Amino acid sequence: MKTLNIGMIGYGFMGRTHTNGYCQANHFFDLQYKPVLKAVCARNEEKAKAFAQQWGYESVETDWRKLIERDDIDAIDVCTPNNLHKEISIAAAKAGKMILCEKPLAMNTAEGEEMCKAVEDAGVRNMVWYNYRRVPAVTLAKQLIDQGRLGKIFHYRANFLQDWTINADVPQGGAATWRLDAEAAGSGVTGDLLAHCIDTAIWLNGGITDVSAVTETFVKERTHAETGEKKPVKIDDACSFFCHFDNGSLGLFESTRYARGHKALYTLEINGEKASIRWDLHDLHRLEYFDHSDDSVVRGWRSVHVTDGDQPYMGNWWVPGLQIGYEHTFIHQVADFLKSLETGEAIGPTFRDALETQKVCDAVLSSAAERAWKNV
Ligand code: SOE
Repeated sequence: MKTLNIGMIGYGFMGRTHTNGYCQANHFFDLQYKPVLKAVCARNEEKAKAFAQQWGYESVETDWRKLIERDDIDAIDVCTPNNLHKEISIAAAKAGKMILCEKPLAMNTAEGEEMCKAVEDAGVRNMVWYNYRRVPAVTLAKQLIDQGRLGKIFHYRANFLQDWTINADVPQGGAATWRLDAEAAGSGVTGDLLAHCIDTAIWLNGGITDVSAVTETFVKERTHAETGEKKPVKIDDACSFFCHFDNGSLGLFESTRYARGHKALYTLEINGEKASIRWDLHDLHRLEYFDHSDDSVVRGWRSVHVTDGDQPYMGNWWVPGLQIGYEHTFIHQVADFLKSLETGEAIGPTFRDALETQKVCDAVLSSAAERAWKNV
């Protein structure tokens, strides 16, 4: 068994999802490489130590530059707020490390371009954690589309709805609420949630050419969690946009953190000439499928329960009919990454793939700011 020594930077929610992926992948997938949890890095040493103990990291660093310098680290996992992705990734690439970076790739396209150049110049393997591609039902949707079962695609529709920032007392900044601080996050729902929808959309339906967007910031001022200062909120709380795809289809996307009652409702629907599909994160095993070539007397929406061994990833899990969950998407991503080390093939989404999503996000934000259609 060959080893892949991981240096994790950050220990928040995403640090846990990725680490769980490293711990589980070899239990379920037949792989030649095995991740080793070498070190976790965070400014707060006590918290880093507690995380290391809970998850089994062998050591702790408090300075990410030291972690990158270490000879016993093969891959850097960037789980920091977005404003550190660029600096860390470029330094890691220069040190010859593989990089697994949390989404979105960067604060903006210019940063993303620099990051792509750095990993490509250094020739280091790189990947971005757009995990929803690896929900078995979403991967099955990709297979059905690639087989031509939908025919010409007319419409792509996606939503990502949450409600956790409605209360004006939720602060911005700090460890738990940095996603509300533009200096740390770059943008609001566009970079955080729509980026997932855009990544999946480009993967399933091809490139996006132009966009027309509207954004809103419903709570205009929030206290900063660290300084206690009341500051204007500069992120987008909600964003909707229309777009055209390269293949001529129309896209309609909506995301908000103000949809009372919705915690993480990611849904997508694709309508083609021959068939349609739809999927909902809250029922993630189910792929709804309507095939117009079915016998008309029984034609209707089929509810495909994606748990069978010959459906994507499911042969590695339990027995047909039994389910897996959100955390498994990260296990699949780790397994695919480890497999790519064996085969030498690129594994998507690479930094370059994620740059496409970044470009769409930037076009969306500038379209909303200028109230105009924008080319991507
Ligand atoms: C935000 O609440 C968030 O955690 C995102 O940052 C994740 O990327 C998304 O998958 C779930 O929601």
